[in-house]
Amino acid sequence: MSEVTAPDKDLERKFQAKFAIVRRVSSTLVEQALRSDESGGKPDLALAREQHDKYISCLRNLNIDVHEFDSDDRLPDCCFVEDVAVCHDGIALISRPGHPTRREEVDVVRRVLSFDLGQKVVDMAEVEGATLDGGDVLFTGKEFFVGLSKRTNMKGALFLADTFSNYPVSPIKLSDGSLHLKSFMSMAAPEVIAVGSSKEAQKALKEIECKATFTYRKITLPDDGAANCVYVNKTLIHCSHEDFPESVKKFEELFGHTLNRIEMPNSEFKKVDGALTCRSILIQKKPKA
Ligand code: CIR
Repeated sequence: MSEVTAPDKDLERKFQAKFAIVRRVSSTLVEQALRSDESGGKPDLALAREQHDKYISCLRNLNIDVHEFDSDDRLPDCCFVEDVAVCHDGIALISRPGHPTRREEVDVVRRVLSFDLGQKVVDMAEVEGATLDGGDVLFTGKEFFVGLSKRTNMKGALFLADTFSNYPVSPIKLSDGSLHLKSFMSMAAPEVIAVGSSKEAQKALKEIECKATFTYRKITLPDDGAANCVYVNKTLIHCSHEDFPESVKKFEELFGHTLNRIEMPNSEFKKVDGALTCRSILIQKKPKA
């Protein structure tokens, strides 16, 4: 990968957030949150809450006005708010999450996006059979890639393309074992895609490279889980040493002190397939009245 140079201001703006939506961790997360397997053991609820508090404080320290909502024990996965809305340029697409147990999560988020944050809300519920999880949506600031997965179907991807019609949108077929596109890739900085080393991650990256309208640099990490990071307000929030030591070394090598970086623990959420991006919805600003 070549040297990382400063992106233009318009692009950097796409990665700025004034507001965020987060939701507290349900006590039912431990037993009832969806998970692809039990290999990581059960999350420790107290530690998960501590890790989420740290994440929320980090967003606040980056001058983001965080709207924090109570958990709902009927919705064990409700802290993974990313999956229920995609927000860019003053438009909030409210999704229909792919898994039926997650559908009710949209209600609280729709309300705050529309009434408190003045976003133009577009609701996927209007399209019969369309499903989409925000975890499948990779926005590069210039275009979208949408993972077609067990949770997101072509109707969902087409609805997103209609909603954000100013941008190119490319569907990316995921391998059967993958949960979301962003389970193994995300933006580490403007024009820089972080990607894991697994066969699934590399296959998706190849398809992205074939379909992309713009070019990107990439940083390949030893761990898929580490390739989910949050770049916001000129800061990269990435995995911790404890979770993925080898991948942290890579971030250090590449960015050193040229970029503000914050390590964020995610061990308890990882046990139920949660990553860093999924714990917030970031919103650029309120549109002008
Ligand atoms: C689920 O399977 O739906 C949750 N247990 C985890 C969702 C993680 N979402 C995300 O990374 N965007």
